[in-house]
Amino acid sequence: MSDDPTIFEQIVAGEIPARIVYETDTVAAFLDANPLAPGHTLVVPKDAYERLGELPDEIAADVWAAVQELTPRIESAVDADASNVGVNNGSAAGQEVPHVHVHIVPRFEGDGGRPIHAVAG
Ligand code: IU
Repeated sequence: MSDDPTIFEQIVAGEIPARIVYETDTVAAFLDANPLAPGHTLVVPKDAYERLGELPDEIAADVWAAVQELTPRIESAVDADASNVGVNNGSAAGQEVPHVHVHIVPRFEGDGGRPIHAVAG
């Protein structure tokens, strides 16, 4: 693995602009630059781990706690009816940025989007 900082480390460090919406010592969340829906948010560990299986247990717990806390707040902020929450874990699954990130994608009744179980269908 390269020692170069990932783009998400650079965002967390404030070196690349992003709309940060949540931050703790170990986790940050920011609005996706190319949102699939209003409020599309990415939750990341501040340190770079490429895949879910590399996350230390305590960091995984921190990331998930942030996802649980943020999901209803984001839904409320954009008046969504639901949300898809997911991880593209590895390039064959569509992971483009090699730094674990959980997508929170707000969903709206009748928006025509597909559920996660249909993404590869
Ligand atoms: P993926 O799961 O690795 O495919 O998702 C990467 C996401 O990161 C994708 O939704 C991009 O729009 C998003 N993103 C971003 O928000 N800011 C950036 O500078 C880059 C990608 I590069």
